Amino acid sequence: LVALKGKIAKLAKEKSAQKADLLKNNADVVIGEVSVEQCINGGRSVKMMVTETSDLDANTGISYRGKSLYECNKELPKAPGGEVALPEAAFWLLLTGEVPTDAECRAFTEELHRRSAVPQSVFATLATLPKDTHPMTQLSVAMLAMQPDSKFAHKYDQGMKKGEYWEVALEDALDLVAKMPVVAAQIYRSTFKDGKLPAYNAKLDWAANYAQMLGVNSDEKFKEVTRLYLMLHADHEGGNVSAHTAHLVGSALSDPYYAWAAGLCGLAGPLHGLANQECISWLLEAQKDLGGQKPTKELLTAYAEKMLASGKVIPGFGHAVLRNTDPRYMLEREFALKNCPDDPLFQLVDACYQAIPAVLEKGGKVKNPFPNVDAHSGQLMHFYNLKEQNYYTVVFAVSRAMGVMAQYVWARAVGLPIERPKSVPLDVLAKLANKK
Ligand code: AMX
Repeated sequence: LVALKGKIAKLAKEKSAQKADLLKNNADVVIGEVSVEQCINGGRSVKMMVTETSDLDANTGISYRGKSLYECNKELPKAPGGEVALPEAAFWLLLTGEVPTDAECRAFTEELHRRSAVPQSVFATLATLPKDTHPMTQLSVAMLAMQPDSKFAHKYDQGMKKGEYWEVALEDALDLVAKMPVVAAQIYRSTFKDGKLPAYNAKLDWAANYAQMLGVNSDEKFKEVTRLYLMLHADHEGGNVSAHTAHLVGSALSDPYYAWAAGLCGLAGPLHGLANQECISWLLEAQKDLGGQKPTKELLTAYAEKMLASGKVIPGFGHAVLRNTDPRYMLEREFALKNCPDDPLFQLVDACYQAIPAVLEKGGKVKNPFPNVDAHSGQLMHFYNLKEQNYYTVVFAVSRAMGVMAQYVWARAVGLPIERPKSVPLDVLAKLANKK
């Protein structure tokens, strides 16, 4: 922990100096314009916030601290015998800007295990909810139930200095990430199984322990695919709905638990974290419609053309920012080709991969005809027996907690202020537009 704090402190000093310099010498430089369309349509592409941890490139996808996901998967430490990067190593990278050594990563995993105990009051709160409460609602409630233990909130009440914010925020960030798998696994066990949570195993890494607590598959490959999924989904810039929500709430100095509880409510939306669930439903439906025929490029081309002609959207294809196949998709595909090439659902995913981009391209209006990660993730979860679709966003949330918490720490480390963009009524916008 001392090493982690030292690294963040060092980088924070550099970044704070850079921020001060920009504000002193370049504060008036205009870096872009906002069109009427952008003002109405969600501020798409308007550069108006700072996020240190990751950056999304339309062609190469997300990079964590400048490293592409392929580089992350190659360079970050692995579990003994494992081939994919450990997600907590990605968390370290997001926090510090550095790839951890194996020893640093091991110590970090142990640090998370030490912080993993969830107060009984949190489980008691969850137990009061109706059993059919959506798992994402349960998760957000659990974050709020943990909020009374926020070190940031306590210290703030005692009159903490601004310079101390990030260090105390880091304490909460580590606690929160450490507890996420326990809470998430308990939600799974209570909602879909007998309510009994398999014993916590601190000998395993953070992701493998989460996988074993879900109790759906004891295959080592399920642990491996959980590591991969959690590493790939850890961060996605600051402007997406859940990260932006958490950032906005955090900018009011609401503590990390409040911020992530709010972010989770955004992640639960069908246009954001719920897309994964919609993709697997679509795949299963398509499988049914094919009625036992082996999925081929030709069959899927005809199937997709019919869907498009009826005005429907094909889930898992296209992206608001990406203009290429999502690297997260490609890394999941590599895993599937190696570990479950004969799975009928993978063969369907594969046929979609071969067929759908050409169909969408021919349609002529989609800006990116290629698959995004959600077109694949569900198949992998399904293959390893995690079949409850309305739980899938919770797995996403366990991963994304790392990026959002790293962003929270960094927002405090560089002293970002409360966020307050200007909004205008349409009448005012019309007047502004007519003046031009
Ligand atoms: N199937 C059919 N039509 C599609 C399409 C798809 N997969 N993707 C885009 N289009 C259509 C749009 O609906 C739009 O039509 P319109 O002009 O009639 O309104 C047109 O193509 C242009 O859209 P775009 O600029 O290419 O995409 P966008 O930025 O507006 O939307 C997205 C991006 C992801 C919402 C869209 O591609 C989509 O709905 N995809 C399917 C759902 C999906 O996979 N969601 C997960 C996204 C990944 C994530 O963030 N988790």
